[in-house]
Amino acid sequence: MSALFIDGGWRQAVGGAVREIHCPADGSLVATVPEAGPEDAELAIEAARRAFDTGRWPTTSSLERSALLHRLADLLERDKEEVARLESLDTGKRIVESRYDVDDIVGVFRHFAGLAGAESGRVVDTGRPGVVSRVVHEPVGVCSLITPWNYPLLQTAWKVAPAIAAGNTFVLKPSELTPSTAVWLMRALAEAGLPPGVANLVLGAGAEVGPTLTTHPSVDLVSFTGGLVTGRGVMAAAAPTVKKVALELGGKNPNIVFADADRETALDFALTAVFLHSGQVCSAGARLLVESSIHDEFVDELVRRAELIRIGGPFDDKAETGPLISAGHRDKVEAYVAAGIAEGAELRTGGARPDDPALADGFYYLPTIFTGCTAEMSVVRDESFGPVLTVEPFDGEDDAVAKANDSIYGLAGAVWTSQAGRAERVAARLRMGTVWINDYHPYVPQAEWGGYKQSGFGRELGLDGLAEYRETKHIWHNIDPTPQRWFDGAEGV
Ligand code: TXE
Repeated sequence: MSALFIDGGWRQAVGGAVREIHCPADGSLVATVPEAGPEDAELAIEAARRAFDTGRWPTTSSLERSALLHRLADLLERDKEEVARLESLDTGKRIVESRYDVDDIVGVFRHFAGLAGAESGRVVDTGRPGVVSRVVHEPVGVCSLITPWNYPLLQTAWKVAPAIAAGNTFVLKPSELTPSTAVWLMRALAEAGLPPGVANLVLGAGAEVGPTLTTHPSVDLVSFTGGLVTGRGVMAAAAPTVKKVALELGGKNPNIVFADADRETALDFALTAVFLHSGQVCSAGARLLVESSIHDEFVDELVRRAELIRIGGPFDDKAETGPLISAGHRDKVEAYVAAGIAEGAELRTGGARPDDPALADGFYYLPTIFTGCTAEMSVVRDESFGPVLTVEPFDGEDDAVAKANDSIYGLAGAVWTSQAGRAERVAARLRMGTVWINDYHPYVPQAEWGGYKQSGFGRELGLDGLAEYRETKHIWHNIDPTPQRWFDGAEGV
């Protein structure tokens, strides 16, 4: 059985509780893991606090941190197949996608290794000969890192790598549904030489351990990726102790197709945008906006292709998409689809579980497309996080931009057109952290990732990726202090 990792040692939960992890593709038992409670979270936070206040990690050189992240990347390359397998068993996602995820994670570790290695402050020219004034960066302190289940190790890497690069200590809490690769990560960090107490792992339900991780006075920063409602609660919980907070809360991302777009490519990507990983992607293009003049024929072809998508388990070579993460999540997607029908959206395909008996033990759901949608419908406004696409027509650039921006979210979006000028105009007006032009989904660790509006705040990745994880201090050193004699009447003058 796996274990919690606290202060450099493996241990069971104080209360002795355990949780079974089942593969969403067929319900098979994957692992039994300890289920932490508040006392475990507290022990982990105390260990991280000690490691920060009295350990050597926060003052290690940037080169040492960089070297450690490179060693971690090497270990991940060595264990690629094992990690991909664990990720697929926990999430049900296709093994090929898990392998891509591992490659991405290696890139994330190496990116932050580079940033750490290039770390430096700056000297400020004060114009005063007797003064050395410099700006230096220091770690924030103890970080609570809370991650979701859709890209478990990738989302974790986006937080753990900068936390390490900047010299912080942390408590990681992965989703209770997908703990396995976080356990691998702790083993690898120890093997890479991270001192005890710097990295701590607490497995358990958010409602149980989340409040301790987000309110404890010894925690300085909370970085959270998950749902909007939970994220609002995290922000409120962190407010009384004024913790630094970074949030990534998903989106309802518009995918805008103009009539002059390359039709074949736009169709192909419209499917990938929403149905990749069964829509369980924060940047999923779940809201398709199609220019009126091509709307009907575009949608007909989209529906035809959606019905050809092959569904199956993680190790089924022919499968193109897999199950939803849990029975509870599928219930949520089903309720969302029912609301769409009740609101008058036209269900063009899907809206049901597959009838293949071979899939009966998994949490599968058919690719689903709604047309006749309007901006007021909850199916258009709210994130389903499932394989559900809504389609709306638009007329011209202004209408496309107005509809796309009419959302409380602002994570990502795409525009498809063969006119470069139009593409740039629309991209500039979209209120989103990432805009793709004639593409969907790619990201590189060198570019920032983050949300506008209620999709969250704080940048992940990119050249600013360390910003959330460090404090910036100005040190003014008067190297030749002499009396200033401002007050001529002072004693002794
Ligand atoms: O997420 P939660 P859930 C969206 C998506 C999905 C919805 C709910 O729309 O349908 O969120 O999914 C931990 N204090 N996204 O319920 O609850 C939890 O244990 C502290 C978008 O699975 O947000 C897990 O580790 N932590 C998203 C993490 O929060 C708490 C990815 C995320 O779980 C907590 C996943 C608490 N009180 C879902 N309660 C994205 N942005 O990509 C729970 N958690």
